[in-house]
Amino acid sequence: MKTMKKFLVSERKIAMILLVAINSKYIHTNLAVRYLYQLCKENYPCEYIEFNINQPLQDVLYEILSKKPEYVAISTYIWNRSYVEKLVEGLKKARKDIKIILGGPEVYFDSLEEWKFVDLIIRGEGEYPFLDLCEHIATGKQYIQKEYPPFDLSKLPFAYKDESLDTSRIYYYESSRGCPFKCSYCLSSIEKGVRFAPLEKVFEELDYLFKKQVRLIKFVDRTFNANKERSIKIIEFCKQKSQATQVHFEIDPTLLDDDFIDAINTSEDNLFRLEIGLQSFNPQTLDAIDRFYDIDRIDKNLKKLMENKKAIVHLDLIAGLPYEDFLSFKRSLNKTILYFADEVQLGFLKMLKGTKIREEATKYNYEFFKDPPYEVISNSFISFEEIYKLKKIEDLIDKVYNRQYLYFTLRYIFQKVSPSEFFEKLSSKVDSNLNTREFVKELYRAIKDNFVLDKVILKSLFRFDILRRFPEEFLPEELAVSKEEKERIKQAIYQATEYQDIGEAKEIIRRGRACIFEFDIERFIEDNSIEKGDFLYIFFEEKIKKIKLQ
Ligand code: B12
Ligand code: SF4
Repeated sequence: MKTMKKFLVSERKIAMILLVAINSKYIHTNLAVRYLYQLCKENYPCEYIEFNINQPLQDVLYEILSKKPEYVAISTYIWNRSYVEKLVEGLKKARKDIKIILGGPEVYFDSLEEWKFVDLIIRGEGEYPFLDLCEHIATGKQYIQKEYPPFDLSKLPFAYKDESLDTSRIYYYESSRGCPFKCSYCLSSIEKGVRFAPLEKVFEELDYLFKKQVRLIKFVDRTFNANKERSIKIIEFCKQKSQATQVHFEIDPTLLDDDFIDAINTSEDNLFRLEIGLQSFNPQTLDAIDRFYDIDRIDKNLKKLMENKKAIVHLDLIAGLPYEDFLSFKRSLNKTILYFADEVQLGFLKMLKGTKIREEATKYNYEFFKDPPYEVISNSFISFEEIYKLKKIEDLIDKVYNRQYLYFTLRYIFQKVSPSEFFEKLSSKVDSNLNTREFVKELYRAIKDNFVLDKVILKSLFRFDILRRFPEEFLPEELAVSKEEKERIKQAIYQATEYQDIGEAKEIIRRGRACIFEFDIERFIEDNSIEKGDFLYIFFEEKIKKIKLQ
């Protein structure tokens, strides 16, 4: 494959190299250009500049050109490929003498024939080749990419050194490279082995970010818990040192064990975010994608993780995998939803260049979009119509389940109706583009009219869920708090011994939300038992107070 096109180096010894990152949104940051910049800046005139795909192309083009670079080296990913294609055309047409270099996972398997305006593609890990390229540029020699050894992570510079940090952005952090597994749809499966950065280096750099109080550090380690002891040491360090920073890890569910779970479950609430790729619960599918799994172990681990849960847990499934038809996917979805994690994400397979699954496309009759993100359209097991239905279900899961509007109501409903049946039926009955207030009202009517549920329990749990989160006006008309109920609530609050004085009671009546239920909601949530009576619940400043009325 051709990776070099008359790549002549500058006659001048000092040529300005501009590294360019184009993120998927402003809040994201690019680690690769920072590493390359930090490695080269001492010896070569090098700068980096960061944009995102939502910025107008001509502004980006102008800004790059105004730096007067002789070499522009762009970090290319699935989310920016289409943007980069236009950008390189603009750059070359505006300044014919500019040399354009591409690197990054989206061009690992590309040849220069596919990139008319590009002079050089650097494939694979970038540190050694980029250093070598800079040296060639500085000495006026012709550069040809060769085989380099894997980069020693103890020599990896700290990406965010000397940078003024915007605490609202996501700071990616890499403490290891490579993955022990080989899932056929994933680009990380092509790297060999796992390398780790020394723990002292990791601690020092994390400490720096913690002191800067960035909002979120997201580890890009492919499988953070690949080495349990090491990962627990990092967790303990974060527990000790983080003041205002949340830390995100991607972990493997089969490798989880009691020690890891205990380390996580003895942390402050929400200090950690765990992203766990389940992908499917169908053994035939998991075998076909070369995924390492032990379903019983995953089940046991997830249940344990959810007891006394401290971290925010995000579970991923992928639709469009081999042997996963519509019904089988719904079974995977049902099982996943019933762990009651904070978020469930239903992703759609991307046929990434260089992956085994893309090579197997004919075997499974895959149809997919030829442009990024190369999303699956259909295969031998699932039709596009079914994929489309899953997209509608995905949208509702995101709006209803992940936002936790109906936290307790859903727990009740899922005892009677399977999650996939519930979301599938609702997806054709409610318009998820409505504003939240109208959406929750429509949701109530659709649930009431389409499922066989106890009307009193549904009504009570729905009221409870809505009043926990929203003002009273969000209740559907048939669940509104009536005038008489309001009067009873007022009297009950005035008489309640819980409130110290009339001022406090008045304040609660004025600013709080309250409702009388026909049974004890908390008790029902705890053990499904119905204790009849009049129970007043008051929702005030994030707290919930219960008063049993006589
Ligand atoms: C952070 C991240 C994101 C962020 C975006 C971040 C941003 N900056 O905007 C978010 C969460 C939005 C995201 C989304 C997606 N992502 Co993503 N993501 C990553 C992740 C976890 C980290 C990337 C990273 O910084 N790595 C660390 C750096 C140091 O490594 P690197 O990127 O490989 O860079 C090295 C080389 O590539 C090279 N290099 C890179 N740039 C350059 C530039 C030059 C000039 C040179 C010489 C070398 C060079 O040198 C670097 C150092 O060795 C990777 C997985 C991973 N751990 O790498 C996936 C990954 C990049 N994502 C991937 C995918 C598939 C997606 C999604 C499609 C997933 C989905 N939803 O289905 C979406 C795309 C969304 C869209 N809009 O299309 C694939 C990408 C494949 C590709 N062809 O680009 C990856 C590799 C995951 C995987 N294992 O398959 N992602
Ligand atoms: S475990 Fe994750 S990172 Fe590793 S190969 Fe599988 S999907 Fe990719």
